[in-house]
Amino acid sequence: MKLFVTQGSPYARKIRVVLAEKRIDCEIVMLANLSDPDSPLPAFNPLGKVPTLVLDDGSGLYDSPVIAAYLDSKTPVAHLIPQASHIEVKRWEALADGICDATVAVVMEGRRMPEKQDSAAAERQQLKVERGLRVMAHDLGDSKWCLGEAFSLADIAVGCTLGYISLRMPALAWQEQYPNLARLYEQLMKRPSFQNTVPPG
Ligand SMILES: N[C@@H](CCC(=O)N[C@@H](CS)C(=O)NCC(=O)O)C(=O)O
Repeated sequence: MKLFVTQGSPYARKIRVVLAEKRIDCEIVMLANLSDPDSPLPAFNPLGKVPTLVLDDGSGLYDSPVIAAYLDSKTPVAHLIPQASHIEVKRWEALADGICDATVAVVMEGRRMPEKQDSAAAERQQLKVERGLRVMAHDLGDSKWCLGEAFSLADIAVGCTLGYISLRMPALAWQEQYPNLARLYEQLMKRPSFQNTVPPG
């Protein structure tokens, strides 16, 4: 198997953390530029997005929730989507990924020429990020992990999102606003899987 990633993608980081937690060997192919016309990615994923997993039979698997579920089903080592909490884990993942989607949209809007920027659209996306963080903090409460006592894919997805927001929206200062999310991130950063996948500044 090989996994196409970029350094900064939070969705790709999620899968790299899953691979490490489940001790699955996989070649990591780091792409520098997703708009490169010679990119090998579209041959495996018509959407041209990372992460894309290439299976041993040469077929491509995407997107990150599908890859995470596939990898979790591949080996019982460190089960990350417990059957009894399957829907709850997927809801956490959808929330965390959705916050990343909104963060990407804000960042992309900011990169447009000033006269082409749509501040109302950016504000709508920013609100999604802020509401999403509030709900994550509320739902985590005083629990150790998103599901309570059990570490799961929900924690991985939330951690990758928090890392991405720190990088892309440092002014948001979510750590001060939500100390319980900061405590969760601190716990996650003790794990080699998170330490070894920190996005570059
Ligand atoms: N829902 C997808 C999102 C993947 C995604 O948007 N990846 C970005 C990088 S962070 C990408 O590949 N963008 C390139 C493009 O949209 O052409 C997933 O969870 O895998």
